[in-house]
Amino acid sequence: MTTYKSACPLNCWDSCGFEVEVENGKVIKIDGNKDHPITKGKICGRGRMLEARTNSHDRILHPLKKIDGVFQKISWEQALDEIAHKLTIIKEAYGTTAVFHSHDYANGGLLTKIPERFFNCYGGVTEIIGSICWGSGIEAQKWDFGNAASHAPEDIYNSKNVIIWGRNVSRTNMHLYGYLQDVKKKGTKIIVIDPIYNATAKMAHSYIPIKPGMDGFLAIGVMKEIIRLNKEDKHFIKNYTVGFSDLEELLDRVSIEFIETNTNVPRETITELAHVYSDGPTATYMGLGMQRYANGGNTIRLIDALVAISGNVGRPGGGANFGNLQVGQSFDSNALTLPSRKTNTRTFTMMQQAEGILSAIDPEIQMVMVSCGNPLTQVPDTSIVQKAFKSVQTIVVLEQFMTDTAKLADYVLPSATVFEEEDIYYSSMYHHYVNYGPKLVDPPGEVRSDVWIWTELAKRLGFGDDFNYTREEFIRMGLGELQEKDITLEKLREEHHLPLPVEHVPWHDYQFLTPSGKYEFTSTIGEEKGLDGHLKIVYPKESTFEDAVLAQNFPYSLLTIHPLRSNHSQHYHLIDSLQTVKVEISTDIAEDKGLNPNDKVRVYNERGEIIGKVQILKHSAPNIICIDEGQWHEFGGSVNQLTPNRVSDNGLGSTLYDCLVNIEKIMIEQ
Ligand SMILES: Nc1nc2c(c(=O)[nH]1)N[C@H]1C(S)=C(S)[C@@H](COP(=O)(O)OP(=O)(O)OC[C@H]3O[C@@H](n4cnc5c(=O)[nH]c(N)nc54)[C@H](O)[C@@H]3O)O[C@H]1N2
Ligand SMILES: Nc1nc2c(c(=O)[nH]1)N[C@H]1C(S)=C(S)[C@@H](COP(=O)(O)OP(=O)(O)OC[C@H]3O[C@@H](n4cnc5c(=O)[nH]c(N)nc54)[C@H](O)[C@@H]3O)O[C@H]1N2
Ligand code: SF4
Ligand SMILES: [Mo]
Repeated sequence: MTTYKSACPLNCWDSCGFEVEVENGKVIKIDGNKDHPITKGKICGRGRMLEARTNSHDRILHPLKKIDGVFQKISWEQALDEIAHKLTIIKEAYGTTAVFHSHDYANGGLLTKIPERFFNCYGGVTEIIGSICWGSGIEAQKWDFGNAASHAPEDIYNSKNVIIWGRNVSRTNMHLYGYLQDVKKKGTKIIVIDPIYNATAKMAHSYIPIKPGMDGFLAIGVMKEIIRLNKEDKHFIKNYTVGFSDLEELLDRVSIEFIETNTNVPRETITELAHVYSDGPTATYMGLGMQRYANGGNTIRLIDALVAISGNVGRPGGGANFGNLQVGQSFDSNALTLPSRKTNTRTFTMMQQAEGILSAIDPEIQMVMVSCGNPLTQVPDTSIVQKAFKSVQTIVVLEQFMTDTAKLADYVLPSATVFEEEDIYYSSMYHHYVNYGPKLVDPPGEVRSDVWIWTELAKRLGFGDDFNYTREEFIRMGLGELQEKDITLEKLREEHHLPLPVEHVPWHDYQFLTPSGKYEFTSTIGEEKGLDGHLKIVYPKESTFEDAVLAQNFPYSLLTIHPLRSNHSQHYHLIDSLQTVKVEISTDIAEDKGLNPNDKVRVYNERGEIIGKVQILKHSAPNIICIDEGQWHEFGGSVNQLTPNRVSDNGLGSTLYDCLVNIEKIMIEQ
């Protein structure tokens, strides 16, 4: 048995360092790498279970083709020849944008950029813009600061107060949770703002059960109080910002009474938050939950504005921490993806890819290729997604398992896991270390790496020269100028992780990347895009404010948060106890509807329904129903049967949690 250092590939805040035990050519155990400066030997069950994912008997081991509705094994030659032939015909008859590439970010490896290279060299296909995950918040921070950049994890030791605003830290970002436990012992005050009382709320000094989608109003209230108390950072506002008078006007238009009534947060708490923000340094760690609303971009902008006026921007121990794009921006994406080779282009938003497919003309979509994604489970409004995918002539899915999406495919190409190929891994969400993942075992059966698959297709399509590189050469290409800073593949192989050259306290020099070079309360980028760059008063779409009739028929907010033990849809099939739908409800709903734990219920709205078993949320905002995302069809189905596919206010995010439902008990017949 030999132990190797490796890395977690899962789409997660934490990007952990691994130690992997290998025996007789098989991965047998995964543990944390104690030497990793941030993740320090601790990993979660999802990481550990990559062993089970790798060794599972359910792995797809051969190329498959659906013939008369049934999957049959075919050779790689046949699969690649047929797919390449179809791509050639489509290009000639309809143009390259008749192909749609559907993907997400299920793997944090650098070489997951290779499909983009493939599609650019092919001529440019219909591609996805925006992000179901964090799109609204990232765009919001680009408007405000010019980029989305977080403080380095260790900077939390400089914070006097930490606000965890809509991030389910103990579940989704376990190493931040570790830091919270540590700074709490040193006297740092921790406040959690979340509709649901989670394990992080339990360890915090105070918990604020906010009404879903109303965080922007809370930020407005806190800003009003800071100004009333004359505690705003006048020097920062005067010298380094634009649009403050627009913000002041907006604050005047909303009363504290309105905020109290509609956020579920009492005035004293709003005033206390004003003191906490102005008596910093106060770090704000925003999660992605609260920006998955129709007003999500504006919400993040209002929280950014609160961080800014309270003097917590560019200050050690402060920060408006959301994503950390600086990490991914360190790499040379263009060298890997060759954007200049693209001669045609068309885009669908991530959220409305299904509508895109259904409504595309000139050309209609002839083929969908899916990699690193499971849209049938993960993309909102499942019935439309299903209809769209079923309407397409040819679907090709690169997968490890027979997911709900793979089941709809015409060709399924078996794809390697993290331990079966060399790559380097990073996450642009939290810390700034890039981790090395060696090839540790051979892939089983006829499984091949995604890069091999794209390369073989490229050769058949006449642009093999663009793929005439080894994995090592591709990794070096992506490292680009980092190599001049001594971040080389050799060094990564030796050290297993290296820090990327990013700002640890972003904006400390107050040189913002916005068009004005200042922090922008009123955004030029927004205006340049033809949108209103002002901060606004906007509500969730599915709310009493926007649709009173809908809110009467469907009175409960459905939150569809990330599961504890699965990374999205990736672990449900491996853990028996996850294979039911759990419907968590707030105590007021339990009382109103006479529901008890384990009652069978139907949760429904105009888009769909899901059946599951009741659990009671001990403490939360009222009118909350929570169902974890990621469930497979065979185990009760994806909660996205209920979620809307509207795009968020700034056009690039999802509105997954901006979703009203009703609930009823299912009487079990005798
Ligand atoms: N265990 C586990 N960890 C994961 C993942 C996973 O699937 N499983 N996925 C990873 C990925 S891809 C991502 S994007 C991250 C996401 O990480 P998080 O942002 O932590 O997780 P989410 O589940 O998206 O939702 C976050 C929180 O938002 C709260 N919330 C919902 N609506 C509102 C609101 O209106 N206001 C406020 N204040 N809070 C609200 C929810 O109650 C929840 O606690 O997690 C990563 N880590
Ligand atoms: N209702 C609701 N829906 C959500 C969310 C929510 O909070 N609520 N969260 C959203 C968020 S934040 C995200 S990030 C998305 C995630 O959505 P997805 O990324 O689509 O979901 P996953 O289940 O992580 O992974 C998709 C598939 O990629 C495959 N895969 C893994 N590694 C590789 C690889 O190297 N190559 C190939 N070819 N395939 C691979 C896995 O086997 C898996 O089946 O879901 C979104 N959907
Ligand atoms: S899923 Fe996240 S927390 Fe778990 S091991 Fe992987 S990177 Fe670490
Ligand atoms: Mo995500």
